[in-house]
Amino acid sequence: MKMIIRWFSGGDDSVTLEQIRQIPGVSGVATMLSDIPVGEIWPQTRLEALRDEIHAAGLELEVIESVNIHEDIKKGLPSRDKYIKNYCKTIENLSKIGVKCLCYNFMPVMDWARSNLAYTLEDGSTAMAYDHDEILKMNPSMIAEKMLSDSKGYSLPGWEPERLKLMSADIDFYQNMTMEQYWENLKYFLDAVIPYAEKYDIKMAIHPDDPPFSIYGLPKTINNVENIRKFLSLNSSPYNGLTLCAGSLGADMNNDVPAIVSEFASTGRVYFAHIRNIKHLEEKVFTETAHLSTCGDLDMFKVVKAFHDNGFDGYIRSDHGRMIWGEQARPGYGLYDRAIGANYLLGLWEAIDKSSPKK
Ligand code: DNO
Repeated sequence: MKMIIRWFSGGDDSVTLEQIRQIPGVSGVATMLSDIPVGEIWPQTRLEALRDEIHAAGLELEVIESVNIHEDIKKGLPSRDKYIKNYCKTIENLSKIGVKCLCYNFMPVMDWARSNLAYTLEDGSTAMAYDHDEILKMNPSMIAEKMLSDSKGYSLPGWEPERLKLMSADIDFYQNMTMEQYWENLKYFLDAVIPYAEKYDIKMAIHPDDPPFSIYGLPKTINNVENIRKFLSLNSSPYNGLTLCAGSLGADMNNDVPAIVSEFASTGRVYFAHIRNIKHLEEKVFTETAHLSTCGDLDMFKVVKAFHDNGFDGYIRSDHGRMIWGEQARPGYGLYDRAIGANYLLGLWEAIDKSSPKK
């Protein structure tokens, strides 16, 4: 297991590589080139410069989060082949800089969504929060405007301005698509890309839908145990695997997160773990919290033990943190709470490992 931290390259992060280097037990970062328009090839020279910058800081770059998928692929349009070809070329380029794991998602139109990026918790810290009714009260462009205006000037991953312009039209488009068709589009993508992932030895790790239930009638695929089983069976290559995000799946109160972790970690097809806690106020209404079990609904001991006891040997990152101690940073991605979270998770891992060593 390797503990890593998400870091935004190109001067787009308040957190420095030097700071990340000083978090005990953290070996590397997950990052991306966020200025390359979705669908285009990530240039080799840019990737080499990125790798050199990260290595110079004493950190590894083995995980990319994310190479986003062009909407035409999700829509199944004829132009998808061009974008899939570019995706495969990006995989080849990533392999040349030593990347081992590629986190991506197949969520239509928008990546993750929250109704509030700075909800005040009891202790005075702020965290991201979700209220389904609030979301439904806003139209898509209002959500986009709110997300961007609340993000303190930082870009939000998955909320790229060029994507947002098309949001309403894209939502309309999906109203006429069946779930079966959406799954077929996902399979088409996998069948085209996974052979390249195999050839270039990069594990593809899909991220769950966040939230794991539908907004505006949009299709959801990676949101519960049955659908994750279905996803893995679409293409049985070991290069077709998962980013298992405890907070995203935990947002559906019917999901038993430790059981989901156990089932899929034991298949050896979980390559990346995002671990954070959330607290439900009611169904489909939750706040993100500190990582500690006592702060939220998820029992982190059980979650980490499920990874450990099922032979998980991939990358873990502490996921979204709260804003604490006056930090000004991209919502969810400050330094302090993620550093605390990473060390809490490392502590759990060490305790579990030393008390029940793998045979
Ligand atoms: C949000 C992140 C997501 C994630 C993508 C993966 O904070 O968890 O944006 O990186 O869904 O493609």
